[in-house]
Amino acid sequence: RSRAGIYDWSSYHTLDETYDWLRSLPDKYPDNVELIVAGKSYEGRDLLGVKLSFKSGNKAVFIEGGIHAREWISAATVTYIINQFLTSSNSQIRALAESFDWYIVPHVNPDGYVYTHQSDRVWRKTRSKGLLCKGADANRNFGFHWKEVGASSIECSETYAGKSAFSEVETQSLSQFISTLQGQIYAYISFHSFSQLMLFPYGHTKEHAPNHNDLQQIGEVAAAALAVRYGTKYTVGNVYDAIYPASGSSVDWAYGNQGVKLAYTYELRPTSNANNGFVLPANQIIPTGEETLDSLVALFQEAKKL
Ligand code: ING
Ligand code: ZN
Repeated sequence: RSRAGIYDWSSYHTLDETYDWLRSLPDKYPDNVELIVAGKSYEGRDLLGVKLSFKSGNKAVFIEGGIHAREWISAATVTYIINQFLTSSNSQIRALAESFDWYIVPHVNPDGYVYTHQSDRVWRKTRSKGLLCKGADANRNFGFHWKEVGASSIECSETYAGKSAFSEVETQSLSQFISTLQGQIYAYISFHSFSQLMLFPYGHTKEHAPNHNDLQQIGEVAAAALAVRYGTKYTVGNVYDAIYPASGSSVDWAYGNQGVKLAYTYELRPTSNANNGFVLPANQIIPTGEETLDSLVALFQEAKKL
């Protein structure tokens, strides 16, 4: 719970709490934070985010959270990163924060997130109207090899790809926003849970992406850095091999359609579904944030070398 205007990482927050916190940031950090609206949701909510910028001339990194409603640790980790970039005095974190313009959207599926608080904790999809069931899987709805594999035509499926590519207003408007940054985006990072994996394109084919070896190498360095603090082990690989075939994801679209050469999906804690993997205890938000930020520092240092 956040009380008396205190927003912290000891608990999960409602959408309203997080949006209020985001809206408070430009006043506190007027030189470094701008609010962005990266799109709209079916129920009319903003895809609210921030642009963090510490100097001019930097390339951009886009960070997306909450595309799947029930993966609460995703958005919590993304807001943790925003806060660290604004407040940390650690030299490596400061160097990373100040090396890029960060476009960060913690909840790209806000309707679904609200629904997980109010009705169904394990809802995954958007909340658009269907004939039998609501919603599509936003991470199968992007227009890159849409619905080719690992995506369902059945409306009630958890991986329903939607009526057509970008049928969901969330993916339509978000992709449009991202397109306006064409050429500026150095990296695209998407946060999911769970399984402790670092995934990169492609998901639609077992064929390796052009820079597969670099993505694997950078991923391994990032995963090694992630393990240092708490011993949390991640496996690194292309989506198709390391998790399952899946087409129409945001990272494949960013990579394949927008030319973003560095595109990763983190599948955050925990490893297994023993106690419902989507319900990660709140006392793990900060450790997850810490180790994830350790890995991002290493990821961007390694990417610079190659
Ligand atoms: N996993 C991801 C999913 O959308 C994924 C795996 C990542 C697929 C990147 C495609 C691209 O199914 C979870 N847990 O949602
Ligand atoms: Zn997910």
